[in-house]
Amino acid sequence: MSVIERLTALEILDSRGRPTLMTTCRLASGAVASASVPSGASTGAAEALELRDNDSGRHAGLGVLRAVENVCEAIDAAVKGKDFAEQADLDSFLIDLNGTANKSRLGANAILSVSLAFCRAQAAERGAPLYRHLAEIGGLTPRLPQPMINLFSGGKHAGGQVAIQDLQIVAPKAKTIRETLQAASDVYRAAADRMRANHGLRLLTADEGGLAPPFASSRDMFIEAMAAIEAAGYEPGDDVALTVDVAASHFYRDGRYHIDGEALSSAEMVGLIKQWRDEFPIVSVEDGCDQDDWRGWRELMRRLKHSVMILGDDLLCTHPRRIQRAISEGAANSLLLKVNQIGTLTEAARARKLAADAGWQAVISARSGETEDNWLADLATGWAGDYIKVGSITQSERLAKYNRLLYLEQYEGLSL
Ligand code: 2PG
Ligand code: MG
Repeated sequence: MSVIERLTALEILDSRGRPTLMTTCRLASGAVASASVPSGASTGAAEALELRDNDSGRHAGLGVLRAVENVCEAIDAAVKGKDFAEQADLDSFLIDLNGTANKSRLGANAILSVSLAFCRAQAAERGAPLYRHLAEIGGLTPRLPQPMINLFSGGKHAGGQVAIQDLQIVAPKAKTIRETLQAASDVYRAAADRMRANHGLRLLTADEGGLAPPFASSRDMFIEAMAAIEAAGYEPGDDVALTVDVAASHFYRDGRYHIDGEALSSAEMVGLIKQWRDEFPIVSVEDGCDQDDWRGWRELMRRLKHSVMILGDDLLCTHPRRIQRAISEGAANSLLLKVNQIGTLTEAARARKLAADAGWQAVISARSGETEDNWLADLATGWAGDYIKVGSITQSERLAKYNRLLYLEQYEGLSL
């Protein structure tokens, strides 16, 4: 039994300097824990609503004082003194209390902060490490996820100098998190050196810590990644492979994909991705088509599903109904899971389960606006993510998660 004694919340700042929430949950047993929520930039249209104040006098309207107030008043008053045996009991209570489909009344940021803080407090009450408690909630066997590490950014994460949003690296042969991070750090350093030599640029980084040189084209981004992998002494494809978050919804206008100075049809966009795949060692393509271009997604699957992960982010928005549709239409074969897209841990667990039951792979993902909180590492481990996507090998809001994975590897006897 876990009786909530008190909820409090605080407006804090995220890695982009924008307000977000940190909520603290105190249980009657004395267990107490806090959790902070992240925030995206390239958001999907079907995401749950992040409540902002829209008061232009503070933080350009991005303040979250209304969400803070909702936690401290409406939610606290409703849950105070109640016993929630399991996470699902609290989350369904919060969903009913909010009463709208996209959590617009109390705010998905407010609701998720309570869901997460309670989860941590309950883990503490039971004396379980967070990842193990999450594994129980998800009904999965914990294992460490492979990091998918950001090398270059464009699109909404870097001012749009190139249409593709993120290019990441994975280390398929690495046997440990430690080895993976070593490889990523070597490649990142090599890429930074090349950037300095070729563009005379200092290490100016994008939202997730990736490098963002002025690439002449999308293809150049891949070529530069290959050069950095080789310069660092690794074999492209074998030691270090590529994954890409095309984030195509964000350059899709009037039925066309606006990329590299062209306006491509859906079939041409799929053809371009196929060309990249034929030329470079790409193992995963995220959001290769627009979030509502279901026909494009089916075509992407038809042409590429045997060789790469067709990963849905904006397409699926961690929403069980959209995931179900993608499974039945054959529109994707992997889930990008972000809990703040849906707003409670229990609904995200349902999404994770749907993906697992369909034989899909799962990538547990951070947002471009993050905090120093590290719960995502426990989530990705407890929910047996095939991959974790956190951003680059720099910036402490990213490293908080990688360093927690190193801790779990060292002290909890977990492996990849
Ligand atoms: C994405 C995420 C993380 P954002 O598109 O996958 O990289 O970005 O949080 O801006 O939606
Ligand atoms: Mg994405």
